Amino acid sequence: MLRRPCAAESSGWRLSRPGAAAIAASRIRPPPPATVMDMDLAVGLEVLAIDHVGVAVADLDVAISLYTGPLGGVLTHRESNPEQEVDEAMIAFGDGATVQLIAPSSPESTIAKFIDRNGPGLQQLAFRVPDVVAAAEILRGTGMRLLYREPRPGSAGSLINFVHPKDTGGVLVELVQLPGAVAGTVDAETTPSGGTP
Ligand code: V0V
Repeated sequence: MLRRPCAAESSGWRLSRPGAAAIAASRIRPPPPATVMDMDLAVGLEVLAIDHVGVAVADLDVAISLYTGPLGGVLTHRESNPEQEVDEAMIAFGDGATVQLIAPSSPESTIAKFIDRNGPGLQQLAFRVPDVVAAAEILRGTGMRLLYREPRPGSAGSLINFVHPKDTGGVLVELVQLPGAVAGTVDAETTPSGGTP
């Protein structure tokens, strides 16, 4: 299949660096791609790391015992996130690779729905980015659907957003900006009473 000229090429932009991509993304609004092969592959994220892999679990304490016992991990963080309606725990392994265990804290939680539909298991892949707003803007520029207009509170003071799994080959991709990465605030619309896009 022939690759169509990307919007960046036709507009004369050169996107060799992520910084340039972030700037250019704010000016480029191509129509939504029909398939991933049609996306503007010249515009890409600056990914610092795979921040974590998320696993949906029915019982957080049972899962922590499994991951810190026979599976050899170390519990590094645990908290409740009422907006996401989850209780979560971070489990670190050898070189710092991290698994996030995510349990529903209400029957309406997206995690409860996921478990009802699929059973427990891999639920998300989280990319750490320097600036979640800029990263979301880059992906929107390729036609991907971000789940939130503005980032929302994530684990340990992070800011997060998600790409719809139907736009990323069936994987729920999370964007994570660690606290202090750039000056960022949580939009008023991201409070539990706020709406989605
Ligand atoms: C749903 N689908 C998935 C999926 N969840 N595919 C891959 N991975 C997943 N995790 C599929 C589902 O099977 C459908 O496919 C299709 O997407 C649309 O389903 P839907 O019924 O329209 O949508 P829902 O209600 O299942 O919602 C899916 C989304 C929802 C992704 C919109 O889960 C969501 O808002 N997720 C973002 C928030 C989240 O996951 N929070 C919990 C983690 P078919 O049947 O049409 O083919 S909180 C967290 O990570 C924190 C705090 C942190 O990291 O710090």
